[in-house]
Amino acid sequence: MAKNLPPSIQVFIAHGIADNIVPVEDAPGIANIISAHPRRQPGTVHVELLPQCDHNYRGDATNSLLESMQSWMKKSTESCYKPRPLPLPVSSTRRGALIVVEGLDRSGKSTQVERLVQHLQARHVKFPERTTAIGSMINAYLTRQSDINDHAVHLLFSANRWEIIESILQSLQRGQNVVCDRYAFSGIAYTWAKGLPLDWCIGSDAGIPIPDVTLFLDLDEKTASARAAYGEERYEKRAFQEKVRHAFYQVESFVQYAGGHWIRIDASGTPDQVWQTIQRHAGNVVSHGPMALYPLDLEAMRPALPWTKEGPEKASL
Ligand code: NYM
Ligand code: MG
Repeated sequence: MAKNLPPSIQVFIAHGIADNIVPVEDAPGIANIISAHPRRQPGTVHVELLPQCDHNYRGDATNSLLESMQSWMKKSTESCYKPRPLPLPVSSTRRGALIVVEGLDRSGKSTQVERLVQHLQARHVKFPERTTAIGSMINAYLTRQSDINDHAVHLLFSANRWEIIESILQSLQRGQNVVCDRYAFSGIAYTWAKGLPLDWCIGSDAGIPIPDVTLFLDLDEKTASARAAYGEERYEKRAFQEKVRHAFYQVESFVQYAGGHWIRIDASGTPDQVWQTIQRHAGNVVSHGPMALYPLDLEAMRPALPWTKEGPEKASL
């Protein structure tokens, strides 16, 4: 009955009757022990946890039991999972920085990316890269010239990154800074907002490098929708963008959990104001010196993933 446990952790709370063996999910979700109330909020404990058990834990005892298990689980998860860095030689030659800019449609991302590319003399990468064979299929989909199944188009976006990632690593290795306009986090947020399972949304990008920094240009969907050319492409609808924004907030938390550096930037100011903030954060990263690049890894993030398996309601696009 153990479901979705981190590798090598098998924890059960049992109360003597085989049917009532209770699986414990991941570490932060440990208080969500499944009993009669599967929708109980994280962090709360149901006092009738094991109703027929004659040595039941109640009140303070329940809390301290859960606290000690939670801390044990967290330690075990940390020690049993240590992602290995990507093999990039960074000691002798200083590698370039991988900087990602993310945001909703019409958040001002492309303007800021162009400025940053110039400022750092960096290589400019845009995802989706619409000029490849895969990219042209994505472009046809986004401009509504073709319909593609949600799962299939997610894999196309992901394949579009995989076909370019090797040359990104080569650029970094040569010491060149790389600035990406969108990355796997868009892939996760947009597809998850459609209602596909989160694990599945992350899985196809597992293995690509976690950027040195992700600058998320945060703008409410109402302001974005008032900007020029809004609505031209698929996905540019307010209700859907709102879901994407909330999906991004959650992506932020589990990317940070896995050691990623993520900065949320208020994008409602003037382009110059936003630029000042971007310049400062990008400058910090570039001057920081080379550090190991780690691969995006589902298991490293799993303890921080939302415990519910349900995605947001399916949006009509
Ligand atoms: N998009 C972008 C995805 O749905 N998944 C992805 O993996 C990526 C990289 O494509 N609405 C969506 C987000 C945008 C659209 O991007 C095109 P842009 O930056 O608006 O050209
Ligand atoms: Mg767009």
